[in-house]
Amino acid sequence: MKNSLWLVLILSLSFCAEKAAPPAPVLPVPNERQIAWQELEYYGFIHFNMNTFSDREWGFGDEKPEQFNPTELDARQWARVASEAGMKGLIITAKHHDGFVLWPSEYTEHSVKNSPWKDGKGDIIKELSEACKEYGLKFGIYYSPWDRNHPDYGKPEYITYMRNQLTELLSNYGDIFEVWFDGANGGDGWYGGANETRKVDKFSYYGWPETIELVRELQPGAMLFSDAGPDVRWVGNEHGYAYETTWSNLMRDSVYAGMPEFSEKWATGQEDGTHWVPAEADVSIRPGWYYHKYEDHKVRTLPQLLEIYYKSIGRNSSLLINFPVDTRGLIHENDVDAIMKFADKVKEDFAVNLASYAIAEANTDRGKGYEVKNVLDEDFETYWTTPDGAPTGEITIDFGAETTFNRLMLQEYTNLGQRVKAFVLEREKDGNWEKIAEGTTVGFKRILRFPDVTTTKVRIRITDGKDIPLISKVGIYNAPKLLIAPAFSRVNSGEITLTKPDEAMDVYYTLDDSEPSTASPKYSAPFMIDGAATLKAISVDPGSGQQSEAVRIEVDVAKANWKVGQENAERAIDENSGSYFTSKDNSLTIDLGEAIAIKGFTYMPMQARYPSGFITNFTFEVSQDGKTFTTITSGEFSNIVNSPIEQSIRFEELKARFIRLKANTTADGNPATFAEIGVLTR
Ligand code: FUL
Repeated sequence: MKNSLWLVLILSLSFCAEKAAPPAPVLPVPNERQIAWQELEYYGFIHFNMNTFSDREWGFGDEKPEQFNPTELDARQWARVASEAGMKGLIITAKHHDGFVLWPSEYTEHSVKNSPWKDGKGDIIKELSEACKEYGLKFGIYYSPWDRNHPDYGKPEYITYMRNQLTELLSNYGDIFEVWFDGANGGDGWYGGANETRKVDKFSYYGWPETIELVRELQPGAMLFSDAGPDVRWVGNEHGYAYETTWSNLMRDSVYAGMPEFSEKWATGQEDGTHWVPAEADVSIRPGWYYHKYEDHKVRTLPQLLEIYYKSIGRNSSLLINFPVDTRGLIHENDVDAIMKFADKVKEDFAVNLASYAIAEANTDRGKGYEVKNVLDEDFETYWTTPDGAPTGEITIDFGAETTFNRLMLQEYTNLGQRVKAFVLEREKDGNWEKIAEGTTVGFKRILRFPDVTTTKVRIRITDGKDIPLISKVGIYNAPKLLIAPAFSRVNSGEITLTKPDEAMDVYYTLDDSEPSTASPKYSAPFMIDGAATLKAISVDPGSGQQSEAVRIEVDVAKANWKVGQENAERAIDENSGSYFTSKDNSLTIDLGEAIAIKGFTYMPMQARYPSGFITNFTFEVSQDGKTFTTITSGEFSNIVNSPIEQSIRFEELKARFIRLKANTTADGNPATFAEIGVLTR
């Protein structure tokens, strides 16, 4: 009897020590390549190529290799900046739409090998791949399938050329972590002098199955990026924002790179998506992808970069931030400054996981190996889950004392599929649970931001999912306040209003581009500026004396006396980029009220969620009498569809009373729309 009791005890102990049965995967699941990649989260883009020297976003393809001549190119600086900013890799534009290549390709003369840089002996792909190795970064390649230079573009011969070049890139420069295929294609180009429009069937022309096979063969570890994957997909916009609900699952067979309805219909991923194709959010640190001197002061601010972080990495997407390397061949000082401030703030926001000092409990768990303590360890591979059945569950975090926080971070163990569809964060108050915040999908990482909450106990309730939840990590943080610069607005009379981020803050400003301080004029009420000026303003916390970064705004002549003839056209000169004018005859004429000296004009395209009528090709005319107009310049607004930012066109100074912007073509063939037109007088 005694002996059998021991036997029972030993048997039951060994039974208890055994790990519970693992949950079944929920398909689709990531493959090994994707699992390794998802850990990277954050990496950099380098846009540096012929456009850097031609000052364009999309070169036509007729540029000359002689134009490519950086004076101080230093790929090690790019890698150093990226690594200091916490990035895990760099992807470079080996070939952009204009066809110029950054390595001495055997297959084209349109290459660095015929440029003055290093007497044609240089190889930027080699320099950057080596610099990445030195700084412990992964190295990736952007390759534009659309080639506005190549005479054979559109014919089968070009596909051989493209594959030959990919073979060079993927064989000679060590490990490649990502190959980035751009879906953009505007049709027209130089094409060896043919100067014509060539339409290709984006679905079939590039022979994707064979091209993908080639990449797999040469670089089995490389993630293949395009709108449609197959390994990682475009997030569908160039703001760097994923969606409140972002699935890594995609109906992959329904999409292809460059398809028109991708952004609206497919970019969020789908709950029932058939393949694992996670999102990558790409965004430039400046308005343009390429370097333009006139954007030196338009580098994204810290609040803007933080917004991008929380809306990409915080929404189940990776983040790819672009540096438009300048004509020296360096990441510009302003960009370095911005990315470092951003990196420091992200570190600061997530410095201490308050949950790691707390006690976690769950309403249930699956058994040994799947207990709730797993959400507080550092190991992604260990997770909390529940017995098979309902797709719900609750985790309570007890801090043991009043604790203040404003961020929640959750990670699903996505290696067995993305599951969570809804969750709520609650705090205990007077014996009741009160909602703090809620979310939909989680995926690899989800971060919620909310105003400061002080409490002793919180609860995370998974309220809906595709199957039982698998939660790998819970993080609770108290991100320090960001001192934000005042917001700015102007009406067309020229009156300027500065809005304090918080009523308790003071605002100081300058009008001569000098740095504002508490010795500068203190803002108390709206004021007039009718000419061109550069305004800089800061917010100051009068209590601590801490001050925000300065916001810098360039304004040009006020539009108080401007007149327009067409109905509703005043919406294009109302200093409100949210309103717009649709022109039936694809043009807009403005009477400036008097002849003024101008050096250029600006065109802000329609900013609505579903815009139409973006001008892609324009003619700009002026007149002294409103009757006879002279053409001053014409050209294209490159990349306006993917990046609908204000376009600035400059020319030799001239005096004019009337200006006219004509749309020769619009992106979608619809009547031209104008959100705002301005002139440049300096
Ligand atoms: C777009 C391109 O057209 C832009 O020039 C840029 O390279 C961006 C990353 O992708 O589609």
